[in-house]
Amino acid sequence: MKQFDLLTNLPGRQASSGQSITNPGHATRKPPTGSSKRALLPGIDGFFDGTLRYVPDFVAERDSAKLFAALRTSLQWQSDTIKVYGKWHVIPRLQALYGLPDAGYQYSGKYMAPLPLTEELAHLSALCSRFAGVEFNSVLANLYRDGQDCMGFHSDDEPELGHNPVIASLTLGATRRFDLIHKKQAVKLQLDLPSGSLLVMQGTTQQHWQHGIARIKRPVAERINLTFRRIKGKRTSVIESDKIQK
Ligand SMILES: O=C(O)CCC(=O)C(=O)O
Ligand SMILES: [Mn+2]
Repeated sequence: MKQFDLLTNLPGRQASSGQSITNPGHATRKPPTGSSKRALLPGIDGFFDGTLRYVPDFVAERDSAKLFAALRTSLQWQSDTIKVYGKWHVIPRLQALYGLPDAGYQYSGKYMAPLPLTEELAHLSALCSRFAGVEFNSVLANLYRDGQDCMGFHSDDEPELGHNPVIASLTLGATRRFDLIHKKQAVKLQLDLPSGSLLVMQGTTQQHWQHGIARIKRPVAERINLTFRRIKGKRTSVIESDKIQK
């Protein structure tokens, strides 16, 4: 299957404002429903039912290598288990949750208490908040140790994130493919996210799309992904991701 490469399809690198990819309700670009084959989007302008903003070099190359090394050693990475249909599974990646005290997650029945933001995370959170126009109070850090580490398809749509949440996703380290699949139509978008890139999902993206990081066979170096979110209220949210795909 031919894969869509965001980087080669962008008209230019736009570090300051980002490439905005949105086309809400652009019915003519939607592929026919019920198609048995999974179609790829015709082009980045074809994104619909949501908004993506993408900046390939949000963090400059020299800084992203330093940041990767700093976060790799300083964050308190942990291996978590979740219960899926009554059976416990080890999540195929390491994780760490940072943020304000009441911005925690409940993960398959287990509460994940946020650790106080480190200096680097606070700095990155402020940068991402300014770019996205949202005051983020939580960041989930994921460490993909190799190609076997992955994340199942899911939407970041927990009630605590509010209606149409803004999620800022920063990649450091190895490039991995980020898949987006539409919930109702046979449409898939694949983006290769390099080190230093920022992908912001906003608008109705979480209502209509699921995203994930697939396993890959070829050897690949470690990747850190930081997803900045704004948790509203004191309730905790349940991450559903690993219930969907194994
Ligand atoms: O690693 C990624 O790019 C995706 C992470 C993600 O979707 C999440 O933490 O909810
Ligand atoms: Mn997610």
